[in-house]
Amino acid sequence: MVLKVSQEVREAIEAGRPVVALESTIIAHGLPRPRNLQVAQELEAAVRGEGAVPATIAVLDGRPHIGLDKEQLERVANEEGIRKLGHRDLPLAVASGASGATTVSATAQLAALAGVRVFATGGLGGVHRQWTVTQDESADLGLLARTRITVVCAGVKSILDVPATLQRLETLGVAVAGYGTDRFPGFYLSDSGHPVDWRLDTPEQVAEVMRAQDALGGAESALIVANPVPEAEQLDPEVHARVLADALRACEEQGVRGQAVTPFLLDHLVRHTDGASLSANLAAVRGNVRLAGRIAAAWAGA
Ligand code: PSU
Ligand code: MN
Repeated sequence: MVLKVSQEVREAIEAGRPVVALESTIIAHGLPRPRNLQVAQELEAAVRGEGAVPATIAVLDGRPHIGLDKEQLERVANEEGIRKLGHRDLPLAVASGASGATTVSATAQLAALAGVRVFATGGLGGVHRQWTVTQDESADLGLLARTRITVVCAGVKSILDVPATLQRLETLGVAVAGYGTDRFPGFYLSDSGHPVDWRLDTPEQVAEVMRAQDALGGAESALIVANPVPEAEQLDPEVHARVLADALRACEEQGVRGQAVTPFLLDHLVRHTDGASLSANLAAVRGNVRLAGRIAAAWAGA
C-alpha cells in the first residue's frame, strides 16, 4: 500500500477508536518558524486531550504518512524548501519521491483513503478576491465536493472572497453548518458578516449528520463544521480590515501568483499586526482541533 499509517493510528482505526486528521501545510507554510513546530506538537496534544489519536498527514520521500513521529514532524516544520502539496500534486510527489506538506485538499484525500473521517484545520481555502482576473479558487473546494470527510474549520480564510466561496460551496453541494452560531465564522474573526443556514450545537449532533450523509447516499461530499474563534480571541476587526487591504495591495504589486498567494498574505498579516493575527489564527486552530476530537469521539461511540 502506498500509505504509511503509523502504528498508533492504524490500531485506533482498526479498533474504531477516535482519530483526528491534521494537515501539515499550516505547519510548513502557514506559520512562522520556530513557532510552527511547537504549534504542531500542541495541536497533537490537544487532540489527545479529547481522548482521540492525532494523525498529522504529510508526504515524506514519496510516501504519504498518516501519523508522524517526532522526527517526521520536525522535518515538516523545519525542512528547507519543503513543497506545498494540493491533491493534484500527490501522484507527482509519490512517483518522484518528493516530500511535501499537504493542504486541506491533499490531507482530506489521504485521510479518507486511510479511513479517517474527521479532520481539523484553521481556515479552508476558497475563492480569492480578484477571481475574475486570476481564476484563483482553492482546490480545497472541489475536493471537498467529492470526499466523504468532516472538516472542522473556522470558516474560510478571510483573505478570500467569503460570499463567493459560500456560493461555490452551495453550487458544489458541500454541506455547511455553523457550530454554536448562526453566522459563518471569519477565520481571524468570529463572524465573517455572512449568515449560515444550519446550526449544530453538540458533537453528537454533528455525528448524527454524518450518519445521515452515509444513509442518504448521493455524492460522496464533505461536511464543513464552521467553528468560530471565541470573540475574546479574535483579531480586532478594524486592524484586520486595514492590514488585509495592505496585504492584498502588496500581493498584487509584487505579482505573487498561484500557490504562493495564501502563504504570502498570511505572512504579511502576521508581520504587520505585531503577531495579533498569529494569536487569533492559533486560537482558531486550537478550538477546531479540540472540537474535532470531541466529534471523532461522538462518531466512534456511535
Ligand atoms: N489554515 C490555516 N493556515 C493555512 C492553511 C489553512 O490556518 O496555511 C492552508 C491549508 O492547507 C489550505 C491552504 O488548504 O492554506 C489553501 O491554499 P490555497 O489557497 O493555495 O489552495
Ligand atoms: Mn490558489
